[in-house]
Amino acid sequence: MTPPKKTPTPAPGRPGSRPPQLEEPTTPDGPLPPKPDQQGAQPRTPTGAEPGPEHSTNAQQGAFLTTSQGARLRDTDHSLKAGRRGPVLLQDHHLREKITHFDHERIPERVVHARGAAAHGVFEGYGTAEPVCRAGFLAKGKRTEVFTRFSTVVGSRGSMDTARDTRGFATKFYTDEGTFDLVANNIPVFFIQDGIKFPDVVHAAKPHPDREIPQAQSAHDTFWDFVSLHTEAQHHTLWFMGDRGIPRSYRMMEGFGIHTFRLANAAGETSLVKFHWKPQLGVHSLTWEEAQLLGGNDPDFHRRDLADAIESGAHPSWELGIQVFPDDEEQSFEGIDLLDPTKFVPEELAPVQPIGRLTLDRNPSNYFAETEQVAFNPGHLVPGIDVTDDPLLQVRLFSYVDTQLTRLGGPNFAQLPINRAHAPVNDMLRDGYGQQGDHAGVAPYQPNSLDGGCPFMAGEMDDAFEDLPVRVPEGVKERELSATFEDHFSQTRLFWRSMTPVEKDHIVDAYSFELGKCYENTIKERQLQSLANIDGELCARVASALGLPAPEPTVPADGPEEGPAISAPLSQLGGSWPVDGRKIGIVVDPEADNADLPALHEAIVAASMTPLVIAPRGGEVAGVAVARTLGTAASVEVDALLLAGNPLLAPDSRPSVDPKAGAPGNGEVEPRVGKLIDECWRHAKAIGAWGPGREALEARTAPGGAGLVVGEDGESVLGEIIALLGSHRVWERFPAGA
Ligand code: HDD
Repeated sequence: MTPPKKTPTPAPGRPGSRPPQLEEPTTPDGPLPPKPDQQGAQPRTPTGAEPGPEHSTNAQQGAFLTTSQGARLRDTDHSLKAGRRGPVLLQDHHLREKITHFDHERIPERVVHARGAAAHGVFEGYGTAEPVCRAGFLAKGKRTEVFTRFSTVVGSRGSMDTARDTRGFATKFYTDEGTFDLVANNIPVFFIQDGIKFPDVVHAAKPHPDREIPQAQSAHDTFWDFVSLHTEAQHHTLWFMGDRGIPRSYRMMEGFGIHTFRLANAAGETSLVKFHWKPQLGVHSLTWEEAQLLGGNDPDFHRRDLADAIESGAHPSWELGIQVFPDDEEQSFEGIDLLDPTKFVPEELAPVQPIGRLTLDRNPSNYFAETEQVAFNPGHLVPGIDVTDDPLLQVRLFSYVDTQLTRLGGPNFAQLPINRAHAPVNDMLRDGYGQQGDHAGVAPYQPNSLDGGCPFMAGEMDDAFEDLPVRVPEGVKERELSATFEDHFSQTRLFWRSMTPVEKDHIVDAYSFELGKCYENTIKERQLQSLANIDGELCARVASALGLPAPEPTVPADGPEEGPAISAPLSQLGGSWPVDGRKIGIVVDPEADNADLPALHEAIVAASMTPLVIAPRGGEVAGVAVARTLGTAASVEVDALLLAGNPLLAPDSRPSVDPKAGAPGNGEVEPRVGKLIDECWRHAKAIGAWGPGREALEARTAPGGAGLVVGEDGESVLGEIIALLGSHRVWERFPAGA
């Protein structure tokens, strides 16, 4: 028998053959050094900022593409075939490994809070918490690394950022005494009082199960069916029908731990507290029209805003504060049951006392590894911080570990780099899917003698976590809530009454929109009954918009028995705030004299804001890069608009842009510039103009209108614009004013 002939190997470099051999830069014996980009030496971010230093040491080592076993590869573009035109061979390990891994790249999204954005940062304690809390990370000057993830609740992972919804605000403090998670929201009260109802409220808010619509919306029948049947949800719902349901930015939201927590000081004395995050930039929102336009224009608006601000050096910051209450048997304060998560304590009754500052200063370098895989849990506590018997919190303590088992594929999710404690871990947990530890010793049990008794139990002086010896109330086992949880309306009314006229208008519009999208009249009527129980005016205005009669209230229209009739901190209006990270659009005419543009650009950057130069075409104007063309610019992207020129005021001499945009005659405002001005006017944004820009402004707005600044040049106009931006919007421009 003659052996089969070998197929001749194609010569390297021949057309149609394997790609030419890679040139070996070195012939290292040991492991290759990290690539330059892994050392953070090469700019990889969109604006050229350096990437973070946290690249995992076991990812992307060496200069060559390898299999997951480290064998170097010469080709990843062609599968191994029996002849060039023949079938693909099953023995192609690289092909199977590449495809198999790809097939399994997606993991289940979070069942709620699926859409989010996160950042690294640092928390610095003020030391002011010492009288009530012994946690080491709150000590004066102590700096602790943190990771904060913001989120919407209802929408799935690819949904828009600007949906009307509650926002999550979860922070992982990697403290020396173990990890502490503060898993908070931007609204201080919750939908339900008992965690057993969480699947109900979430099923009602998620898209309808038959058609899976609408996505990331509460404006549908099942949601309002649940809320109208379940009056404890009315308080939370009113908050997010208000402007807090559509924040301007994650950087401009408050955060609330919602539940009451129990703190212990070094002497073992306990206090009850509520946690608050107060943003340095103030609390600000979008208008409903902006939120809707952004949904199409930039569904990643909040994600982009956070990342851009951090990358530009405008690091957002929040003060952590506590309201402190005595830890007595009643666990209530001024008539407010502290275990009821649908109630808050007005700041007039218990001031928020600052205990530290959070600053977010570094973007994640890999979304999946960090933002997607981070696993929070309100049960992650440190010595000095403990839970209370709030029935919502008690159920959360079970749910957060349980959900990660499916989402992150097993019990070893705490070993993922983003979830690893920065304190030493010696936990005797072993094996399981995805185990990364190579544990030494033979005795992962206690007590043992074979591993010398290791690991040891902490002694009294070793700063261990302590379950505080709290008295458990006596009673019988029953499926009931305390009678003090029954009032669902008086604090809801307090919130409504604390709103300014313009905020009330927004709330009425929100209810009118959301209920107007429902099909079932019985649901609208039932919800109107709850609105009547909150406030007659609110009910009458929404009923009128829906074309339905306003029912009479069935409960007395009293405010809370104790405490203020109006709580000023609930309104977002008033005050002047830093403008860091705000975006300023500058419409320029490339044909005009733009000699001042570079200085204006610099002045905006110097004020910690981002200038976006808008021109008919891309490229540069006076040496400054055009950030948006008239085709890509959107008013909703900017906080204020400057009109340095009107690009097509004299169209005959201009290059043609989009013929669909129409051809304005001399003196007419270019339609897309006109749209920018109209929308900024309608959304009560400050608008400044000089030179030919003044003509465009005057043609589209009421002369002398509030928040319109005209001047001789850009720099003089900018100063006034910054002052106006400090109050976020030109509130007088809304019909109801402030
Ligand atoms: Fe929750 C995620 C906040 C009640 C069950 N929750 C989650 C996140 C935040 C909150 C911010 C996202 C964390 C992240 O970024 O990964 N949740 C809250 C607040 C609540 C609350 C402030 C009330 C005060 N949650 C709550 C209840 C239950 C859950 C009552 C269940 C009974 N929450 C979950 C969850 C999630 C979650 C299913 C989904 C993904 C995850 O945990 O890790 O376990």
